[in-house]
Amino acid sequence: MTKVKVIDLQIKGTRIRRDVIDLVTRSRDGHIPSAQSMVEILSVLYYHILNVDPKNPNKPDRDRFILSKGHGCASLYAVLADLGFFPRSELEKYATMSGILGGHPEMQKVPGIEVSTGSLGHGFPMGVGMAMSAKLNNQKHKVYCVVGDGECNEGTIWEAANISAHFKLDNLVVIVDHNKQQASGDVFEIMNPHLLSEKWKSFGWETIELDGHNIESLHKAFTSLPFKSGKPSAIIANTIKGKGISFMENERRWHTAIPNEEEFKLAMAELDEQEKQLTKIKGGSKK
Ligand SMILES: Cc1ncc(C[n+]2csc(CCOP(=O)(O)OP(=O)(O)O)c2C)c(N)n1
Repeated sequence: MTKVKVIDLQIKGTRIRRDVIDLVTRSRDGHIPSAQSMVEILSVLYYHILNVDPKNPNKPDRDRFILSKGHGCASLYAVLADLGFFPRSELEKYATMSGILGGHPEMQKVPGIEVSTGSLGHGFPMGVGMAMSAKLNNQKHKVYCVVGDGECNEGTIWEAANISAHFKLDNLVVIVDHNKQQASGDVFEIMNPHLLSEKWKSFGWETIELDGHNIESLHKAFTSLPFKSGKPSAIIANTIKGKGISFMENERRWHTAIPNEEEFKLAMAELDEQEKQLTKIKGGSKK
């Protein structure tokens, strides 16, 4: 991936993060830090990897993307709107009765949403079913699924992980958004998931661990799929909950908190500044 493409995606990331702050603050509904921790994961996938068509969101050979940690959907909405799955004006109607975008994603209402999620531990098992169906029907698309590290406390995740390896679903990819936090605090204190990479490996998955904010690492991983023929692929993406807004990063209270006017302005100003710096760097970059 060229340096300019990386910076372009980083610039997009600041815009996605601004949309997240804007949506949630205006509607007073949503989970800002959960959405911010996976911005790079979503943007590398949607802008460079996934075979999807906003004009034809149900085309049969499309890759399937499932946000199993559905509460983080604000950043996914920002990406889908930017790509044209629905008009940007829908973002303004987020979490209102007149719009299609709710606090959790609904497949019946939102073009580009494959599975309605929000009840943790359910999106990923549905992805396993989709991957199995693709295998049985000799279809070539992949199924990508983002799960939370707190979500990995759900028993359904491990039942589904086990099934995937047994049936050799090498068309299935799980990305664990390992931001080390869940709703009420530190994942290691609340219900220690232990070493997630070892755990996925022991369930028969070919597993790698990377920095989930590093665009080049993500791109390299997504272009090396499957990591091993005949095995499902797991990416443990180390991320920061609330990434990009200094006073929200790793701060437990922000899981469901809504910024006041001053906090809103501060967050937007930080993101504006990040975009300004990146644009300057891009100006000095040749390729
Ligand atoms: C089955 C279920 N139980 C509880 C909740 C409430 N809940 C919403 S977000 C959340 C924390 C999820 O943590 P994690 O998966 O680590 O995602 P993060 O927000 O940290 O990215 C919980 C418990 C839920 N949505 N579904």
